[in-house]
Formats: sequence, structure tokens, C-alpha cells
Amino acid sequence: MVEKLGGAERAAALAALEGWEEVDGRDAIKKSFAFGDFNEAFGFMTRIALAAERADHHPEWFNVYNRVEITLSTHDAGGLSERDIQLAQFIDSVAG
Ligand code: H2B
Repeated sequence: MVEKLGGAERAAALAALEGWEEVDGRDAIKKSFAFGDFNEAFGFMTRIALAAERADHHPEWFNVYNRVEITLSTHDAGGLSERDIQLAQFIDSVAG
């Protein structure tokens, strides 16, 4: 069972991420990405989708053309967990 992050551990994990904001009203983080066109945005989403499926940890996301908005939270834990931090780091690494 995956544990929700709390206290200093949660604060340190969030401080180490760049550009991710806490979501109002729920224990989740979000970030928006913009690409040159849909092809680039969907390529980005595809890389994330394959990694997410391998890790069995999936993003909540919204795409319009070149823009991708991503929210991360661990549904099984009812909030942010280490899995969200790892996925956020992976997402940033493939964002280019
Ligand atoms: N993704 C996210 N973001 N949170 C979860 O709790 C979660 C998931 N749980 N992907 C997984 C799938 C679970 O539903 C399956 C059954 O392992």
C-alpha cells in the first residue's frame, strides 16, 4: 500500500520539483506544458503513457492541440505520494 507524503518529506519533495503547483482543494500537483504543435504534444504524452503503464501509476491530463495540462495524485492513497514525485520527475525529463 502506497503512503501519502506528509510533513517535511512532502515539503522537501515539492521543493525539489520545478514549476509544479499544488492544486486548490485537493492533495495533488499540476503543471502545464506547451509544444510547437500537436505532434510534439502527443509524442510527449505517448512517452508518459508508456512509462505510466509500466509503473501502474497514471496521470490525469487534458490536451488541446499543443498544450498539455497534467495533474498528479495517488488515488489509492488519497493524495500525493512518492509515485507522483517520481512521475513528475520523469515528465520533466521528457518535456525537452
Ligand atoms: N494511478 C494513480 N495516479 N493513482 C493510483 O492510485 C493508481 C493509478 N492506482 N493507476 C492504480 C492504477 C490502480 O488502480 C491499479 C489497480 O493498480
